[in-house]
Amino acid sequence: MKTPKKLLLALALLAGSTGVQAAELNLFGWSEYVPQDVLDGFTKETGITVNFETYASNEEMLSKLVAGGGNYDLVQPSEYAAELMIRRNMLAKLDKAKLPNFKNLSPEFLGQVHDPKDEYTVPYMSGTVGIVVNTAVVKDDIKGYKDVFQAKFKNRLVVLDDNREIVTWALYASGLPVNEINPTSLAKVRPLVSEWVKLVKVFDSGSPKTALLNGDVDIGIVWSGEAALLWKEDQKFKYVLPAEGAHRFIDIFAIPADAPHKDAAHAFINYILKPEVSKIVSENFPYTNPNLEARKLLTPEEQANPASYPTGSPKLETFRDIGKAAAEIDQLMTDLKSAQ
Ligand code: SPD
Repeated sequence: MKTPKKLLLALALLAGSTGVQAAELNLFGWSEYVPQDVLDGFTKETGITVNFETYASNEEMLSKLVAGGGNYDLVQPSEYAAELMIRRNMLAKLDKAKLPNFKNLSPEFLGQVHDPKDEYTVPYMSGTVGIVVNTAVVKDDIKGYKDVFQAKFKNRLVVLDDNREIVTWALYASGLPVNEINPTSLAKVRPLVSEWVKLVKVFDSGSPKTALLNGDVDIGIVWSGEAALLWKEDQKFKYVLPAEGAHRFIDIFAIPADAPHKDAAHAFINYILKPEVSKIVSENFPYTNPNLEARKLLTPEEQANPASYPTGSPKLETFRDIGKAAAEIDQLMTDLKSAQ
């Protein structure tokens, strides 16, 4: 249906009155991460239409951005992809005066190595990559990666379809550093990864919980938010942070340097930093919310979800930009998957 001219004019005027340049925002974000209610709420409050496109890995997002033509105003890289984007001058500096709700963020997620002065990035959600076990079926005490990738679990596993994550698990299991990756360390883990991929039934980064819920598989290595949804559904789905170490990611909002609607992008970031809006994100996608004011609005059950807010002192590391080793990881995984 065509939008009446008068309505378009009214929306443009409304946008002008809030200091926003255009009644449009092109958001490129992770799938299963930004609730439709939040997008609708933003449009209702500002008159800005959100065009939402999704991706399932940082590498997919980066290649689309580098190829150009996307006209994106806002992206959601993880910490290591943001580090790369800042290094390559792909991001615009933020105008903090337009982000008064930035104050709601916990200092724990600020001043990180990818953006030490918080000039380019705003934390959205954080989380971990860990193991989910359907304890109604699997009685073994699963503690780490090597417990998961056993011959007896062949065709009973779902894992993220994410090359860097998978190679990281093998690096951890081999006692090798996960942020200093080179041809030697990749050659060392190659045989292990080769064995592991043969055992996997489903590779899925978008909704790995589905295979577990359906009973198609019994164990998964998934994003913590997916594990938290499983636990909420049925506490037989136990979340385990691998003893060898695990990735703690920080997914952020950032504005591409050539974004056509930078004011709209700032308005969206500030909107999502409102506690009552950020709470909606947590309800739908229960990752670790870095917004302390929003966390106060969560129910005790939500705050006690062990996948969202793990306790104890697990070994967790954020990822760094690893330069050309990223392409070497992709090549390794392509070789091993096609040899299956
Ligand atoms: N469906 C949303 C998943 C978000 C995961 N982000 C972390 C990526 C780290 N490689």
